[in-house]
Amino acid sequence: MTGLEVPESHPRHESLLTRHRIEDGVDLGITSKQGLIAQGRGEAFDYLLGEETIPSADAAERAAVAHLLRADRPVISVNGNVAALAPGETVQLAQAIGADIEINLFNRTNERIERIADHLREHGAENIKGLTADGRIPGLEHERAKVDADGIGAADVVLVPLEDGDRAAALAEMGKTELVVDLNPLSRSARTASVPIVDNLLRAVPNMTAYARELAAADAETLDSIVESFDAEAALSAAEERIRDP
Ligand code: PTJ
Repeated sequence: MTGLEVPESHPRHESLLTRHRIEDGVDLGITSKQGLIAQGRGEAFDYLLGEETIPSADAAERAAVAHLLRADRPVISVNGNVAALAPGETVQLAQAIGADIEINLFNRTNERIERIADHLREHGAENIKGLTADGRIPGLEHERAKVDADGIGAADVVLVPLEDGDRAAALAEMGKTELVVDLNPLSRSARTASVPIVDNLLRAVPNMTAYARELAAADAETLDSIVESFDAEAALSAAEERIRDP
């Protein structure tokens, strides 16, 4: 048994644990109520994908890491769901890549930003961005557009797990290389991404950290060839195929 009273033998152990994390996130004022709905949506797709990292998602995770490692200014965007689900895992990925973490919220309030920042600090984060909010993403209404000018504003590569479609499109419009983690292969975020990672954030982030460690000493040529051989369209089709024909 875990502290959450979910027997590890339960066939849906992972899924139930995830729900508890999101519920706790709401109780702590980290996750929005809409985050619960987003989680439910993600869970449905995860169930259809077999709750495993399919080979095309694994390849996408490797390609995303290659993008992040060759970036000049890589940033990992964190929202209320990411902070509740994988705070320590996200900090580890940022450290393995040498990326900044920026809190960037759909339903932005100063109180939530502060709570998420504290939560991330408790999990080892330093120099969290997103609190200054002195930059703007063009084409979005006020609150959702707020970014740090020297964070996402200046980033060349941004990892945006669980992003809403509008902002994902607006970031891509700014010319940034966008890496999206989203269990829905049909979502606009996944479809606008340079690298769509159709996998559960909980599996994707640790797998990316493992790739970051493996590729840490790789030369530019190796990273370029990983990036160039990745086919976003094929990855989306493979995920759809898995859902239709498990
Ligand atoms: O904390 P905030 O204010 O920034 O709000 C965050 C949410 C997630 C509520 C906001 O961005 C939102 O409403 O997002 P959407 O439009 O519901 O999109 C969330 C997407 O993430 C959906 O396509 C889900 O399928 C997907 N998703 C949900 N949980 C996971 C996931 N993808 C990967 N891993 C998950 N655990």
